[in-house]
Amino acid sequence: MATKLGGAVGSEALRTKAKMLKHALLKADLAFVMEAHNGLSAKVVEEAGFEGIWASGLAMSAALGVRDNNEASWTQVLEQLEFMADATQIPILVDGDTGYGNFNNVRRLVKKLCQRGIAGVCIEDKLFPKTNSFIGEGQPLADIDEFSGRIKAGKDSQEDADFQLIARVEALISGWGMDEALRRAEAYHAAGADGVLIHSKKADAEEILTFSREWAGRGPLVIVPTMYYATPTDAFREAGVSLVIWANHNLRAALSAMRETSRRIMEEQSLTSVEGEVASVKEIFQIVGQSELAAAEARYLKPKGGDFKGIILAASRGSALGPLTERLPKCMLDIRGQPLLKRMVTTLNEGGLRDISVVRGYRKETIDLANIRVIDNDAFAVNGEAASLECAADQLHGACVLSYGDILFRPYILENLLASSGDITAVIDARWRGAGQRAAERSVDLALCSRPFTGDYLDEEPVWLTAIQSNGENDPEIGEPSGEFIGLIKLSAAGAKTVRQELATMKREGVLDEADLPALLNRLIARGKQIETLYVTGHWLDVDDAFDLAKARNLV
Ligand code: SPV
Ligand code: MG
Repeated sequence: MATKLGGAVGSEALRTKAKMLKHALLKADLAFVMEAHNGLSAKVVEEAGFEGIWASGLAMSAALGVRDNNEASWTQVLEQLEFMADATQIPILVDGDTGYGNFNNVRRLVKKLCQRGIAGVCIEDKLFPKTNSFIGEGQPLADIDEFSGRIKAGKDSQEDADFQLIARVEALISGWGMDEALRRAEAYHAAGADGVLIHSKKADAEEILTFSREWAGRGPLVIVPTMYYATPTDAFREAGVSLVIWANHNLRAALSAMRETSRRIMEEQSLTSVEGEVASVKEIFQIVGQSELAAAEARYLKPKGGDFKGIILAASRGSALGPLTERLPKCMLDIRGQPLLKRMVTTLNEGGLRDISVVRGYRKETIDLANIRVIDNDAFAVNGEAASLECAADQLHGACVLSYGDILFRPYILENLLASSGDITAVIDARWRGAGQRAAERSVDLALCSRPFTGDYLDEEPVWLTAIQSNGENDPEIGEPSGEFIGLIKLSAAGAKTVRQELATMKREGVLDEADLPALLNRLIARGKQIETLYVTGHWLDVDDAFDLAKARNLV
């Protein structure tokens, strides 16, 4: 009994696909590679447990609807190979036909295959353009020396030291006989081929087994038992064959299945009878790794805001705007062709927030934007922001962004807010004094924080809100303000729960109606809840009066 070449390739050897193929050729056991012709069939081969893939020229051509006569260009083949290699972890042995020309074409082919992560190539001693071995008789063979030059050129060009080049001997197929086959195999072995593929189109394996005996393990031997399929595999094992190529059976299986399925659907004008027999769409999603994409999307793509709800407090009229708000609440005033509230909703949407609730009150029927949930605060004339928020208590579950309905801010402010770590984070404008003389006149919510804004690049220490005072009443108790609360808050799920509970308590205590958001925040601070400060420096505005409105219209 002949034995396969000694398998002196350690586990070290299995790190690259080329090493894996080399190992398959050199190891003591018989190895098998299975035909694939595109990314999907390559995955099927891998899934079935094969050690490698035979990228069959016949199958790849047929899958493209062309003949096995080099009608598909070699770069078109390369493109298929790239999909196959990307789709799988196992090595690909490519059917390189004749090498697509002379030694020079083989050089470029081998380089490109190495660059695409292909483990090896098999080239056959015929002439370009090739004809499939099972077509006709007496196909002309390449000159031995010329073909040996193709092998040498290929081996000299490989960019991966373990890349495998198999020389395919067509002498038996072309009717030249055993001696010629052995002479050629020896010449190709001497030229540096990593293995010899001896091909036969006989229905029995006699000539293959004779060749194996004569070859006597001079180098790895590869066979393609398409025609002598009835020979038991053990016969190849015993003959010392290294690698069996199952050359075209996925393509043939696909052809039969596709024909039968198409025929039935055509005939029956219905999918009913085939439905249970074809792979489900779910299986397709599975094999192409849809779940990996979902995980990657969560990691790289999913906007942070996707986990947040938006709650906009827009119940008040905005009396300081006088007649402008006779028919519309101020949140619906036009800012260059769009209501203020619409701009706010767009900013939240663009930050990834999809679930937006708007608490409306004054002229509530005019708040009719698409894709928002409206919540009514019908007592808006006698209550304030905290009561409006309490109207939205059902939405205060999970992470939320709370906002006044009359502000505009740059998207990065929202992005930074969503990324903040606090359970409750309030946005404070450190540049509030920049509003100049108007600061004194405007109704501002002044904030005192654990430390002032520094603007230092390396300053990452959290800052806490220590007190907040609404409407610019200059309470000397509050000390030197650190900035102005812009009316934007982030709540984590825990933060939302805290706020919900506090609102309920305020309601019980009968203090809800008179409270604004600063009052709510002060109560939380008094309870020892930490409220993080996110400092910004401008890039937002609120619309309290006609002056603000003019500014908003200029800015947007
Ligand atoms: C192929 O699969 O394309 C081959 C093997 O080259 S054979 O068709 O048997 O020639
Ligand atoms: Mg072929």
